Amino acid sequence: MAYETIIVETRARVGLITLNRPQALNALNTTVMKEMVEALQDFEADGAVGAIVVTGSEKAFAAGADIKQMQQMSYIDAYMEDFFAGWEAMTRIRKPIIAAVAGYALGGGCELAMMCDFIIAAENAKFGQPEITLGVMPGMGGSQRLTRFVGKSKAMDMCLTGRMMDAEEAERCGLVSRVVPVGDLHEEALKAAGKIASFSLPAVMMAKEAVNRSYETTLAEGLRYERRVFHSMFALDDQSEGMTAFIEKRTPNFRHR
Ligand code: CO8
Repeated sequence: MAYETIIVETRARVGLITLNRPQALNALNTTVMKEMVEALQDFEADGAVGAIVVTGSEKAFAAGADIKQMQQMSYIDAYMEDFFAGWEAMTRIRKPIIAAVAGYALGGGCELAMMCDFIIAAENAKFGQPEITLGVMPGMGGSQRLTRFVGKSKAMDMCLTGRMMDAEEAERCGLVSRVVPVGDLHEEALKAAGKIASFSLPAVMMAKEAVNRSYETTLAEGLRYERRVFHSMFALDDQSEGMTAFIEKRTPNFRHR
C-alpha cells in the first residue's frame, strides 16, 4: 500500500512507520491521521509483526497539528467532524508501540508520542505544548497525558508558558524512558521493539493492557486486575515453555509470537 504522508516498512518482526512530510516538519493533518491509523491496524492484524516503532526525521518527530489546515476551521467544522478524534484508534492497538523521537515533538507531535507505549528520545529531542502561543490549548491529550507523565507542576508550566523541554529534562521527569545519541535512535528503538517481538505476544499484550489499566483505575482494582490476568497466563503454552526453558538453561521457543 502506497501512502502519501508516511513510509511503512517491516524490519524482521517489527513494523516501522516513519512520518514523511519534511516540508512541514511532519505536521499532522487529517491524511496523516487516516494513514497512520490504517498502517497501525494493518500491523495489528499481521501475524508476522510483534511490535511497532513510530518515528519522524532527525529534525522533527512532528511539529504539531497542521496549523495551515486548522487556521480557517470554524467551531462547527471541528465539532461536526469531531476533529482529530480519529487518533483515538491508535490507543486501541493492542501490540506495543514505541515512539522514537528526534528533534521537535511539539503540540500534536508531543501528544502523538505520548499515545505510544513508551518514548525513546534522541539527545536533540525537544518536547512542548506550544498551543497557547497560537491562542489555543492542547487538544489531542496534552493536558491529560502530559500531566499523568510529568505531574501537575511541569504540565502547567509546559501548557501555560509553551516552553520546550529538552531530552535530558524529559528523561529526568519521566516523559521518556531513555535518551540515546541521535545517530543511534533508530537502531535502539528497533532493537527494543525486536526484543519485545521475540517474547510471547499474548504475554506482551496482557502486560501492556495491565500497565495501561493503572491509568484508569484505583490501586486496589488495578492490583486485583493484574492478579487475575497473571493467573490466566497459566493457560498459555508460552508460560510452560518460558519456565521450562529457564530450568533447562535454553532459549525459550514461544509458540504465540
Ligand atoms: N503546521 C504546519 N506547518 C508547520 C508546522 C505546523 N505545526 N510546523 C512547521 N511547519 C512548517 C513551516 O510553516 C515551514 O513551512 P514553509 O517553509 O512553507 O514556511 C516549515 O514547516 C519549516 O518550519 P520553520 O521554517 O518554522 O522551521 P524552523 O526550524 O525555523 O522552526 C519550529 C521550527 C520551532 C518547530 C517552528 O516550525 C514552529 O514553531 N512550528 C509550530 C509548532 C507549534 O506551534 N505546534 C503546535 C501546533 S497546534 C497543535 O499541535 C494542536 C494539537 C491538537 C489538535 C487536536 C484537536 C482536537
